[in-house]
Amino acid sequence: MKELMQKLREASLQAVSQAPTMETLEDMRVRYLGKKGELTGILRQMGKLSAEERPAMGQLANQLRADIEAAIDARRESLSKALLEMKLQQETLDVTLPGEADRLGHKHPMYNVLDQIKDIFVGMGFEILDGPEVEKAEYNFDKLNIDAGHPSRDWTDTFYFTEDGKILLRTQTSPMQIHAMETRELPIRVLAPGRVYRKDEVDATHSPMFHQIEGLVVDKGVTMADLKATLNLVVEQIYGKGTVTRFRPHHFPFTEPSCELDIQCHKCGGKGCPTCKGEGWIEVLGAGMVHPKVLAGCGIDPDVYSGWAFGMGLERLAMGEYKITDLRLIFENDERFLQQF
Ligand code: 2NM
Repeated sequence: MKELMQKLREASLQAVSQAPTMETLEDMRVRYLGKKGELTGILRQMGKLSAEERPAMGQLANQLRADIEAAIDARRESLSKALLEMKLQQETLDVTLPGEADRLGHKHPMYNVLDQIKDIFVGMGFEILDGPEVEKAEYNFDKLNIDAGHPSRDWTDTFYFTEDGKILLRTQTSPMQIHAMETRELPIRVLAPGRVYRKDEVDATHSPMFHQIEGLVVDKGVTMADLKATLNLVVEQIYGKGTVTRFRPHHFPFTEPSCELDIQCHKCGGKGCPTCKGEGWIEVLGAGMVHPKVLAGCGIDPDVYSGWAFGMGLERLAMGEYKITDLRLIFENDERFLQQF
């Protein structure tokens, strides 16, 4: 028996000291010291011993158990140390390395210009309107006094959804003004910015989708003087105090009289330069007094009320402000372009 215990001592201490993992160490504990383990197997044979031999053998067995347990504890400790060491190695963080900065996007340059315009008009008491891009031809054309034969209604100019030509992508933001006149209480002061669609081939100055801003005022006693005074104030806030303007007669079906507003070139002072293409003047917007037929069509009595309206292209304004020479750059969203603003 003594020899068996000596063999077990040598084999177990050797194995435990080399256990590769926590799991194998636990297996060894069960194998050597468990209820059905090797030490228990040896102790079963105590019965064969004489009464004198038993205490010494018992003491030897207890000592062996204690030694194996101590060896297992020691190995467990060294394994967990090694494990921790390995983790520390793997999870090292070099705080001196340069960080990865978050790359934040920012507002598109064209929307900077839009927000500037919105601020100017909100400051004058206008409300900003939002509306559908899919419209009835009735609101995009008919109620704006654009009759059936008008070239802008052609299938080669407008995106229609239905064969009957009744549903389309709006070609201007004016249908929102019609909705406003039909549904709002008077007086009305609204600004309607948004996307509009026309069947144009893409080039440096055309896109089938672009942005418009339109404004509308309807009240008693509104005249062309209000139109001119308000738009002159707006122009001064965009282009600077003292900017010279001129109003040229023009024609729109939805306004009478109609005009176009030019500013004197702020680069050359009107002499003619590349910015104004030698003209001395830069076209800014179209405007006019809302046609009596349009007012009446919205249920507003043109003998009591009058109104003025304007419309301008947002892209062209942004291109002028930021010296952008190709419209396509505004829509391509190339980061090398956008990050310049
Ligand atoms: C323009 C030029 C002139 C305009 C007119 C209306 C409405 F609905 F009141 F009749 N909305 N927008 C208008 C007037 C638009 O764009 C160049």
